[in-house]
Amino acid sequence: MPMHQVITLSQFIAEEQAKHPESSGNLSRIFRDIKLAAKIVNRDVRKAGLVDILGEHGTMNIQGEEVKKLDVIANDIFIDSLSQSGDICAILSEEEDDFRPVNTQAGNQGKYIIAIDPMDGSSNIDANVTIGTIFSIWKRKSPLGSEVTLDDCLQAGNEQVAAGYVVYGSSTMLVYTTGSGVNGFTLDVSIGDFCLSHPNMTTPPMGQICSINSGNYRSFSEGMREYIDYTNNKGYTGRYIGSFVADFHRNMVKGGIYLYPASEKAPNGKLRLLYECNPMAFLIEQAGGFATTGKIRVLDIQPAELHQRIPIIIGSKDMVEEALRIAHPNR
Ligand code: P6P
Repeated sequence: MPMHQVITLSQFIAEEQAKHPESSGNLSRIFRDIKLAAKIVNRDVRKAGLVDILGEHGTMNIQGEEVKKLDVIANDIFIDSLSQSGDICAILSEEEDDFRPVNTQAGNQGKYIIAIDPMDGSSNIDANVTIGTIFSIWKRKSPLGSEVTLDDCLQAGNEQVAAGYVVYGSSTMLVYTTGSGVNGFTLDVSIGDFCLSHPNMTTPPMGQICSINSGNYRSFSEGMREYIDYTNNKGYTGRYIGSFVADFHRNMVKGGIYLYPASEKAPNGKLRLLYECNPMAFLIEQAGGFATTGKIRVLDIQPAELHQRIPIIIGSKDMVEEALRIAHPNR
């Protein structure tokens, strides 16, 4: 594509900001820092097999999961980069037990809070399978200059001002929304920038792809087992990568549904509300799809704790409604 037709992420954000003269530019600076971190993590992901960043980090995170070295590296990169702009007052991360106030020395003037899953699908790192980063941004409630509170962090998904993900796949893409649709940018390493490649992304209302770990079939509810039997009889295609970002991205592009229901080993589901389910729910609704726990719309949930898990059914609108009719008839 001739250079003059390339729209970089920075140009796109500047043009979007110009449409909102009232905006202060804070969000643009945050995206600058997300972009930098994504490029650095991409560099490390692309050479993971060559340097000592694979394998266990030897510690367990608050989720009780083994922490992979790339998890820690990605977490440190995003936290370092996001702490640069004075626009963030606190960072929540899957890899951190509590929220981390930042810019406190600058008098805590940051307006925004960001929640990140720095390396989603990390169990796939050693197998060279697609992994991703997920982020969610919302405004603090407490006054500028005051200490950030837990209440600032526990806000419903409806309060998000931006959400997105980086998918480190056959190419590296950054996909995000600020509430005016979804746009996708592909990293062109030859110029070191993300370029607009998927403008105004929408997800088909119906699809043929169903993503669920059927290994948990026996411990699902009767309704969920009935739905899985239905999809098998309908001949839906089963695609389950084990990386939410990868399954989500493919389903959003092609049409499909991803489910992580409650099970015996995950009675509240496995995916975390604040930095996995909320950002993806914001994105999928902006793209025309839907996200629910089976009982409540994901974006309506009032979080009770930072690492809260919820069951999730997310994807093409008609497929989610079909799943609800069968798996949760009395919701
Ligand atoms: P299971 C990765 O740990 C993750 O949070 C999602 O990215 C992925 O879809 C899911 O868990 C896989 O979980 O239990 O099916 O291996």
